[in-house]
Amino acid sequence: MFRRSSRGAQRFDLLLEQGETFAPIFELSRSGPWTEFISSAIGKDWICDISVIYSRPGADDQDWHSDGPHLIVSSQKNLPSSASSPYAFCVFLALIDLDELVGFTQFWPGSHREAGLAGFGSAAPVLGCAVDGIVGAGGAVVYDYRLLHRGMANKSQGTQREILQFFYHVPEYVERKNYGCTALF
Ligand SMILES: O=C(O)CCC(=O)C(=O)O
Repeated sequence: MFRRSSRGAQRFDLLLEQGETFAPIFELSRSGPWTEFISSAIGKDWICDISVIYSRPGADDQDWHSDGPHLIVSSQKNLPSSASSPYAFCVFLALIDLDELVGFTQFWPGSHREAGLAGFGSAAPVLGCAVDGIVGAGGAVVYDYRLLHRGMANKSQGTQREILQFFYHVPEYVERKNYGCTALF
């Protein structure tokens, strides 16, 4: 039912499988208010993988990273070559209120346009470019899959931080890195 992978100390990613149990969540992936934007950016044939990212108390600040590489997928081959041609987006939907205590995700807006920024994410807070994705329960953040970001520490005593991740991508893109390979159950 689930595939789980570790995203660092006390931070995990549970991939949901389609079926009755999660039907309302998969329905949300088709009807959520962000879907019009997603379709306009990567086309209507997208595929959506859904997972829950949860960070337990003790999860520390992640390193800055992007979820996916800079590449040109075949459906974009006829488009003018541009580093900003998107092939995938993530929507993080907060399942609890995010704040300084339970943590949040920090983003470097615009960093998806420049492959050369890989490895330089820690410059973002120094340059004043980092944006805190602090939203209340039910709030969502949408970002390009190549955007530099990092999950922040969960400093609470006993609150698990959960976000739903909707990962929309063009059919040609297959995610090989971010999910585990073995089912938990
Ligand atoms: O925990 C978060 O807020 C984000 C996690 C994340 O970006 C990741 O695991 O790639």
